[in-house]
Amino acid sequence: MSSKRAPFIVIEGLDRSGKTTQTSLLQSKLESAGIATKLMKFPDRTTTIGQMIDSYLKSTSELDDHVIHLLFSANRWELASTIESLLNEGTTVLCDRYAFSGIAFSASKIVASSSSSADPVVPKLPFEWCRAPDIGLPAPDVVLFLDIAPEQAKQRGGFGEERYEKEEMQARVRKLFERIGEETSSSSLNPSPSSSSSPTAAERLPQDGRNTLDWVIVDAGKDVESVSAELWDAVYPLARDGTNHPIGKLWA
Ligand code: Z5A
Repeated sequence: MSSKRAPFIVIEGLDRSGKTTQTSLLQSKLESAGIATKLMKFPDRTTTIGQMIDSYLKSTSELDDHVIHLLFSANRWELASTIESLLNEGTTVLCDRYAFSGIAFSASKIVASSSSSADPVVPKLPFEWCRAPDIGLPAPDVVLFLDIAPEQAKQRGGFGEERYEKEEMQARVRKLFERIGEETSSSSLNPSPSSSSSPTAAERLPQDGRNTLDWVIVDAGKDVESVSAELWDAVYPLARDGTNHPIGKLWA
C-alpha cells in the first residue's frame, strides 16, 4: 500500500438489519484476501463507559437523555486515536455503527405528550445538539447503510429485547437516518451518479481525491449472501488499493 493509508468503513442500519452478520462476514472475506482488518463495534460495551451504556440499554440503570447521548459519543472518542493509528498503519477499520446511530437514536426520542398521533411530535433533543459532540471524530471514507423496513426487521431474531427496540421508535430512527444520509451525500464533492438506473454499491463508491465520505444505501431485506456480495463489491477495491486521502474529521 506504500504511502497510502487503509480505509475507514462504517456499516450503519436499523436494528436487525444484519450489521453484525455482515461486518463479521466482510472481515473474514477481507482477511482471506490478505487485507489486515480490524472489526470495531459501537457501543463498545467492554470499556468503563461502554458498561454504563450496556446497563442503560438493558434497562438496569436510568440516565438522563443528554447524559446517555454524551456517553455514546465519549465511547467513540475513547477509541478515536486507535482508529487513526490503525488506518495509518495500513489496517482497514470496519466499524459496526458510529456517530450516525448516535444522532438517529437520540434525536428520535420524543416528549411523552407527543406520542399520540393527534399531538405534534416534539423531539426531546434537537438534531444539531445530537450531532455536536461527534464533530471532529475520524470521518469514515464510506458509510454502507443497511436499509430494511422495520416490519421486516421485527420478524428477525431477538427484536424487542433492548430499550430502543420498539417499532414506533424504529420508524422515527429510519426517517432520521434518511435525513443524515441525504445531508451527508449532499455535502460530498462527488457528483451524483448520472444514470437514472439504480447504481450498485460499488458504482456509488467515492472516487479517490474527494474530501468527504459517501453514503451508500444497500437493500438489507435480501438474503445474507446477496447482501454480502453487494458489500464485498463496494468494499474490496477500496480496501485492496487504500487511499492517498488524509483521514477526514467528521462534520468539521
Ligand atoms: N445506539 C445509540 O443509541 N447511540 C449510539 O451512538 C450507538 C448506538 C452507537 C445497541 O446497538 C443500541 O445502541 C441500538 C442503537 C443504540 N439500539 N437499538 N435498538 P447494537 O449495535 O449493540 O445492537 P445489536 O443488538 O448488537 O445489533 P442489532 O442492530 O440489533 O442487529 P444487527 O447487528 O443489525 O443484526 P444481526 O445481529 O446481524 O442480525 C439480527 C438477526 O437477523 C439474526 O438472527 C440474524 O441471523 C438475522 N439476519 C441477519 N441478516 C439476515 C438476512 N439477510 N436475512 C434474514 N435474516 C437475517
